[in-house]
Amino acid sequence: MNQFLDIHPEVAEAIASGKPVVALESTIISHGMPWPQNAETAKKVEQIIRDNGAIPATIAIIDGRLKAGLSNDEIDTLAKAGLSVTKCSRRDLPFVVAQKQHGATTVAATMIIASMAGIRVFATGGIGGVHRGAQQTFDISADLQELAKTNVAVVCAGAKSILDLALTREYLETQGVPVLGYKTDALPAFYTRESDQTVDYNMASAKDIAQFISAKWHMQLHGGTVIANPIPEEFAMDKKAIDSAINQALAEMEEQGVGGKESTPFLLARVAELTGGNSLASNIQLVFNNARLAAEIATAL
Ligand code: PSU
Ligand code: MN
Repeated sequence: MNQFLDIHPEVAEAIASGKPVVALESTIISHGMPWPQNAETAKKVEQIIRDNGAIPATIAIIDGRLKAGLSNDEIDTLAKAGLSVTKCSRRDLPFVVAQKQHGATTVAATMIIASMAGIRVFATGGIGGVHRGAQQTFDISADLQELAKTNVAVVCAGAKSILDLALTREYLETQGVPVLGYKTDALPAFYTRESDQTVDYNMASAKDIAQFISAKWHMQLHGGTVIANPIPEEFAMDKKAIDSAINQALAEMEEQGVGGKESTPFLLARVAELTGGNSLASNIQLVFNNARLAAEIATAL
């Protein structure tokens, strides 16, 4: 076991006895949603995973310790501290650990810690990707490189169209990362069930997805799998309203010169503000929906 890692006893027991476990990220808590909805959502997601027969393991860094499984108090700490918690992707982990700080893990860092702990399925809202204008800025989320090499399957609602979805698809294809659609041919775009992009394979059930992942790993084809699960119809948002909020947020980002690791949190927060409470409600519901599917896949695996 890694000397920097603490696995919550309940999670350790589940892993040792072969019970299904689902990892959850923490950037969505500190940077993705406002207090107190972030803490409420994080705890409810854990409950949904339990209700669907798996054990939740929310992943973060607390006082420099990598954690697979948080207490409710630890969730509240990250949720209240919000943007003041360091957003940790792969390159940030050594600093936060060495300095004994708290850290909120992105998809990439969550995959790394899940993999250290022996957890193979992870549920989140949206993954990072290739940003619009990346031809000039080179802004490509480290999530995509992690998906290329770390053996964790990620259930998400696709990616937000703050990103260039076509370039994100191309990048994943180059890196050999399969993109599976759960009962869909279209790549979902987070708030909407469809985008102008397709998935690689339309999968009819959690069992089919588990067989796919199992075949991949047994052939030692390292890396993750993206499982794109469309937002439930009743919570999907109007594409025009979302597109206009995203375009405005992108223009403001350029005006204000926001870049680097601040880009994604800036865009997420602005889109949420511009679309009002509706987008937060949709965001929460799609995470619940992904937690249910992830628990089913973990159980089938
Ligand atoms: N997209 C969302 N919600 C999020 C994120 C992305 O719709 O909360 C977060 C995730 O933690 C993701 C990270 O891993 O942003 C990507 O950040 P960056 O683009 O800086 O790699
Ligand atoms: Mn970036």
